[in-house]
Amino acid sequence: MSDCLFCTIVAGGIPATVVHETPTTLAFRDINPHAPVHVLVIPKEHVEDAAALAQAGLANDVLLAAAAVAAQEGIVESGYRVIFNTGPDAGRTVFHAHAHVLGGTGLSLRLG
Ligand code: DGP
Repeated sequence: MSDCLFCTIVAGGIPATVVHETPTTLAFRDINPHAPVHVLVIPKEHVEDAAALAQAGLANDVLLAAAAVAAQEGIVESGYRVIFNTGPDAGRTVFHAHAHVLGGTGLSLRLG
């Protein structure tokens, strides 16, 4: 999609610090990190959200890439989060499916 920020990053039109790449995914550092490790993992193909990602058969690729990023960043033992923001209450701003991989510190939001 020509007007999609993350499609433009995939096409090389906007620079990004790429940390991992597969034939179907790209992982790069978030421009506004919320943790010492904050990487976005996206499908190269434009799909809107996590549900569309699953429908396109790409959720597995993104989750495996997120795990590879965590291993590469050395945060498997200490722990990390994989988050898909969906909708305005989650503060979502970019409408190309993406997983946030967050770690490298104690993460303050306790779920459960
Ligand atoms: P979300 O709120 O889930 O839509 O998160 C979108 C993330 O994308 C947000 O944490 C900031 C990041 N972001 C926005 N623009 C850019 C950019 O041009 N480059 C990079 N690397 N990250 C970006």
